Amino acid sequence: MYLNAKVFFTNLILSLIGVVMILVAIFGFNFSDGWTFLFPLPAYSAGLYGKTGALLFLFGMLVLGIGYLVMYFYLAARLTKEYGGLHKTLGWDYIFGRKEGYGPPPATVATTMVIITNSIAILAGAFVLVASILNIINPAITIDPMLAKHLTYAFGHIFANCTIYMAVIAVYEILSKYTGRPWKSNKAFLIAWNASTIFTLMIYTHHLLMDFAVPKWMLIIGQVLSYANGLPVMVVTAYGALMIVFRSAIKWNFASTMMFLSMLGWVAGAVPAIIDATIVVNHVMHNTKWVPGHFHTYMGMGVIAMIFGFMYYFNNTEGTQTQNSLDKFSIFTYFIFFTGLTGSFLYAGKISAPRRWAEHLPQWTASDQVGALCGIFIIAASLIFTIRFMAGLKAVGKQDKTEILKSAS
Ligand code: HEM
Ligand SMILES: [Cu+2]
Repeated sequence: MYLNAKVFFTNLILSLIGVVMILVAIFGFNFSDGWTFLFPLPAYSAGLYGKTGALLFLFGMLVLGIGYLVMYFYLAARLTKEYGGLHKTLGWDYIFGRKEGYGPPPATVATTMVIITNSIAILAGAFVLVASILNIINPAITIDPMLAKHLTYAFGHIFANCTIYMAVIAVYEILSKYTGRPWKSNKAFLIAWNASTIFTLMIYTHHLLMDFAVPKWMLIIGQVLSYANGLPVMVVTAYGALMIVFRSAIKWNFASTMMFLSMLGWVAGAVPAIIDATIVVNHVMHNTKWVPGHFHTYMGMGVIAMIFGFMYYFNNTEGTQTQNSLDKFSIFTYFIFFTGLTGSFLYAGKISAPRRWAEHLPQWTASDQVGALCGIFIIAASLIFTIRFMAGLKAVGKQDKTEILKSAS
């Protein structure tokens, strides 16, 4: 199944434009709201620092979202054409017993989940962004702040979660390639991804657990389904990764090691997440560094590890990067110090150091310093990954294509 490169370029270009607009808004025009752009905070920022920054930020987010929608709608159309509908690519025929055997390829199932959930998320986010933009241009136009908060966190939660659901496609593809075993979507796999499709849409209220104005039943749904959502896909994926590697003749190189270790990051990230999604715990931990501890584990040791692993895989097959002794060292450095960094965040959360706070009390600064030190090593390892990636790309085109293919096989 060939994909249209133009669509992905559009996504890339719109993403870059969006990110540059956001950075200019923050660093050039002092836009002072967080990612949450909670209504009416962008208008307050516009009042303090001028409309340009606020509008650049809000339009930048909008442009980013449009870039993703273009990609998702294209993929939805392609999948529908190939398979006959998104219910087919979610494997309903197999779940409901209309067909025997294995469902569509895991990459297809995961893509469908992300198309459905993240398109809804982006539309929710776009609604609030447009409302905020209109409000800044004409203050007479407003939106109910509570509704805006729900939509904003639905957007933020789903989008953040989808990063891992998109990246995990690389795990399925690469581990199966290196072990020489197919990664098949059995019934448990399909049910897990279907469950995640629904739960991911419903659990965003775990961001509102301290909000007294949110109906209690919504918060309980947030807690219960957060527990339920943590497990299915993670279990089938982590277990699947162990099974596909077990007694296989896997080639352990940079890509396969990163993919395997990213499972560890994913599983580890779920633990502080689920603890914090508990209403009584969240009342204590919500505004502490426990939260950055949670999401840096997911993002840094899960999503980003998958992306670095994929970059190596790509370069190793399409470019000229090959394994060297520095790789083992940098992977080791990256994971050890990322564990230190997230550990320092979680510890700071335990001793109630607040997040999003300019001043830190003396008793909080020791964990900050440990975190900063770990950060230096993580940056060093990431620089090595990136420089080696760039160097491997540079030779592309200078080398005969058949040579590249030979060295990749
Ligand atoms: C079952 C899965 C998950 C659960 C139960 C969960 C739970 C939570 C909870 C309860 C919070 C809010 C903490 C607070 O503000 O008090 C939170 C925040 C966050 N989570 Fe997760 N999470 C999950 C998956 C993920 C994934 C996969 C990612 C990204 C890869 C992620 C990224 C984030 C981020 C970025 C925040 C901070 C949002 C903010 O700025 O306030 N989460 N998570
Ligand atoms: Cu969330």
